[in-house]
Order: sequence, then C-alpha cells, then structure tokens
Amino acid sequence: FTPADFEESGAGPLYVQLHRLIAEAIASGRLKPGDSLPPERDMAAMTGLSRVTVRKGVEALVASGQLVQKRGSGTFVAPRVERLEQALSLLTSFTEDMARRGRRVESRWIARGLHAPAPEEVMALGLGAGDRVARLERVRSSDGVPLAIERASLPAALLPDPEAVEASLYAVLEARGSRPVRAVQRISAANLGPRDAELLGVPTGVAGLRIERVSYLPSGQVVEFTRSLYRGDAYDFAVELKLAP
Ligand code: 16G
Repeated sequence: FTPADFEESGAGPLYVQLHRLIAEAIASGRLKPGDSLPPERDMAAMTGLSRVTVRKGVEALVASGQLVQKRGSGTFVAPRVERLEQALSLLTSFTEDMARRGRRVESRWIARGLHAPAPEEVMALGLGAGDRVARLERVRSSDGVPLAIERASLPAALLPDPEAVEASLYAVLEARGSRPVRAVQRISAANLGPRDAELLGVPTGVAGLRIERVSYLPSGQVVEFTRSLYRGDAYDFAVELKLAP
C-alpha cells in the first residue's frame, strides 16, 4: 500500500480504510493464510499513516479473526479453517481421528502433572480420600491450525506418570490395558474468554463448543474426565438417529 491509497475525506476514517484494504488483499488472495505483515513501524512508513492508525486498523482485523498476533513473532494472516465433520457415536482419540483424515497432529502442552483433586474431579472420577489426580492440559492442533483445548483428569492410579504421555493419551492407556471402552459426552455452547481465545488463535468472545467426556473401563471404573473447548468455526458434530421405539 502507498500513501495514495488513503484519502483524508470521503472514504471514512483512515484506520477503517486500512482495515478495508487489508481485508480486500486477503479476500483476493494477494495476502495468503500464514503470510506475515510488516512491523507496525514499517507499515506506517509505507502508508504514510501514523502508528496509532496502523495499530487500530490491525487490531480491528485481529478482532474479526482475519489476522492473528503471535506474541514475540508478529502479525499474520489467519489460517483458513476447513470444517471437520466428526461422528459423535465413536469413542475415538484426537490422534486417531486426525490420522484417519490423513492430517498431521501437533499438541502444545500447557500443563502436565499430579495434583490433589478438585471437588469436581473427586466426584467425576469417584476418587477416595488421599487419591491424587493426573492432569493433562494441551492445545490440540492439526496441520498448523489449533482446533481444541483439552483438560484431562485421570486417577493417578491409572496414570502415575503423566509425563509418559508425549503424543496420544489413548495410545498410552491402550499399551497399559486401560483404554476406555465407553464414554458419556456432553456438548454445550460457550463464548471463548480472552485466554482460551488466544490459545486457539481466534478473537475473544467467538463461539466455542464445550465438550465434557467421562470415559470408562469395562469394569465401570472411570478412566478420564476431560473438559475440552473446541472451535465453533471448525467442527460439525454428526450423529445417526434411529426411530424411537
Ligand atoms: C479426544 C477426546 C478426549 C481424549 C482425547 C485423547 C473429545 C471431545 N475428546 O480429543 O477426551 O482425551 O481424544 O486423544 O473427543 P489422544 O489419544 O490423541 O491424546
């Protein structure tokens, strides 16, 4: 963009003009998903706009989800997400699910360790006095796009060494003969708060799906109590219905 792209009068505030020009460049493919934008200082020099105006324009595009800001590394055109259809009736793991689609899986750990359980974990996992809980918190991504935040809690008796989980929790459980065979899952709507939105690279307040899974061993013992936040713009959950008897 050059100073000639901006008019003081008639075409709206300068930051709105910058917003529109960048949005058009994204829509036309001149700027592609993952492309980085020049630093604010350079954009100001390039366009003849003030840094405050550039910042306002960029902030508006971040708020609408067209740009993402990564702390320390700059501003990028947001990756395009294609919606994934997910069958609700199968007890699959994130890793298996993505492998079946031929997609790469990346997980970013936020926390992993043993703790004294919170009351809701005691209830959900059926823990006794003195039992500890293994907590795994991670952002699950596929092909570079963050899709979900998962916070899993398991009885420490089943996972005394949470750091043993590198990639797939279900693969570790399977190898130890404690893979769940049944689960109850609840889905509800949630607007993403600032922290979760940043982890998922979406604007604060957008729609997410809160999914709670409690899974069981054949004996009926609870294996996992997992609370996840899935991006509302990335998932369609599908289930086959049968005629009620
Ligand atoms: C899925 C499950 C989650 C489970 C995880 C294991 C939902 C909503 N959640 O994401 O409960 O802990 O898979 O995946 O489907 P992993 O084996 O790749 O670690």
